[in-house]
Amino acid sequence: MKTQVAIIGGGPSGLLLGQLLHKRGIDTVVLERKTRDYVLSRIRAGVLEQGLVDLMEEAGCGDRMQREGIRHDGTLISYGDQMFRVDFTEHTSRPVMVYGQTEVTRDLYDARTAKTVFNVDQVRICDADTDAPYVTYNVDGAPQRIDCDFVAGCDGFHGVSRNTIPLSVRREYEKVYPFGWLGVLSETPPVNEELIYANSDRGFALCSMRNPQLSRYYIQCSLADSVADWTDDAFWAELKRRLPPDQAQALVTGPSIEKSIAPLRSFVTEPMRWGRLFLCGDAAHIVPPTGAKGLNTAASDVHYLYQGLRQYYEDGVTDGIDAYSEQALARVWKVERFSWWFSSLMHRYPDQSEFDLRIQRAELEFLRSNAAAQAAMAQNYVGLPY
Ligand code: FAS
Ligand code: PHB
Repeated sequence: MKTQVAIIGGGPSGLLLGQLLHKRGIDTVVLERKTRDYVLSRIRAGVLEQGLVDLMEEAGCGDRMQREGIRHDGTLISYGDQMFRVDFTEHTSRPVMVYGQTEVTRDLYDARTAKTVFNVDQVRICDADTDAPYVTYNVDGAPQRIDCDFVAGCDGFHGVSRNTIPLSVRREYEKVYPFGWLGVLSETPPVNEELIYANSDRGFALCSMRNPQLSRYYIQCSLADSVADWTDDAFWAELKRRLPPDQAQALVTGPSIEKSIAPLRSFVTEPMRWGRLFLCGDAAHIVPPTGAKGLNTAASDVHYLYQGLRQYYEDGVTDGIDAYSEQALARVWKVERFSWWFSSLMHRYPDQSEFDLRIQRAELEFLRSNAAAQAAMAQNYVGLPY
C-alpha cells in the first residue's frame, strides 16, 4: 500500500489530522490498534478550547458539536466554604465548549472516508530518518506494509511512535503525581451550570458534565485505590464532603454508568520530530487533567503539523514541517506549566507541610481577590494562542 501520510493511532489526534489533510486532497491511512467501538468507549476529556472548536469546523465536523455542545463563559473554584467564579469572557473575550472527547472522536470517525485499518498489531515505523519511510504491521495475522512520504505518530502515551526515536536523540521530562483521579459518569443533572473545581482538606474534587442529563465527577484518590474500593455510595458521600455545603446539598446522585481511575503525570518528550516522523498529542506529552489541556494540546499539535504538511504539498516548501517541533513544544511547555500550577493549587499532597498549606491558601485568596490573577488563569484555561 502507498499513501502520502501514514497516521499511527485512531484517537482524536490521528483522526483530526487525517480529516484536515483529506479536506486538502492529501491522502492518509489511519492504523488503529483497537476497534472503533473500543476507542469510543473510553471516557476522557470534556472541555474544548476555541482552537479545537475552530479546527473541527475547518475539518467539516462541527455541526453536531455546535448543536449539542454547551458554551461556558466561566468556571467556579471552591476552597473550604468559599466559592468564587473566574469569568473567561470578561478577561479573554473567549468561552470554552463543553462537549465530550467521545463525541469529538465519534464525529471524526463518522466523517472519515479515507482508509482506516482497525485491530492492527506489531506496528513498526521504518526508515523514518530517510526520504522513503514505511510502516509495517499485522492485521488478522497477515503482515502488511505502507510506503509513505511522512508518518504522524498519534498513538498516545503507550504507542510505538515515541520509542521509534533513538534514545541518543530523545530527551524525556516527567513528573508523576502522588495521587490519581477517580471519575464517575452518571445520568443525573449537573450540580451546577458551570464546572466546580474544589480544593478541600480531604482532597480535590471536580464537578463537570457532558449534557443537562449527563454528569461527570472526579475526586482525588490514592494511587493504591482501585475502582472496586469505591461503591457509588462511598463516592457520592466523599464528593459531598469536598464541596461547599450548598453545592453538596444540591447534588443529585445516581448509579454510575462508568467509573475509572486515571493516574496523573506531566510528561514531555523532545524533539517531536525525527526525520519524517512527527509526534502529535499524547504520543509526545501528557498533562494532569486539572487544566483540561490534554485533548486541547493534541489539537494545537495537529494545527501546526497540518499547516506544515499542507504547505509542503501545496507550496513545495518545508518551512512549516521544519519548524514543527520547536513551534509545538513552545506551546506544550506553557500548557505543562499551567496544568502543573493548577494541580498544585487544587490538590492535597501527602508531603505538604503546614507552611505549604498556608501558601496554597494564600494563592487561592489571591486568585479570588485579584483581577490580574484571574485574567492570567482565564487566558491559560481558554487556551493560549496557536
Ligand atoms: P489517544 O491516547 O486518545 O489515542 C491514541 C490512539 O492510538 C488510541 O486509540 C490507541 O488505541 C491507538 N494506539 C496506541 N498504540 C498503537 C499502536 N501501536 N498502533 C496503532 N494504534 C495505536 N484530557 C483532558 O483534557 N481532560 C480529561 O479529563 C482527560 N482525562 C483523561 C483520562 C485518561 C484515563 C487518559 C488516559 C487521558 C485523559 N485525558 C484528558 C487526556 C486525553 O484526553 C488525551 O489528551 C487525548 O486522548 C489525546 O488524544 P491522542 O493524542 O489522540 O491520544
Ligand atoms: C471532564 O469533563 O471530563 C473534565 C473537565 C475539566 C477538566 C478535566 C476533566 O479539567
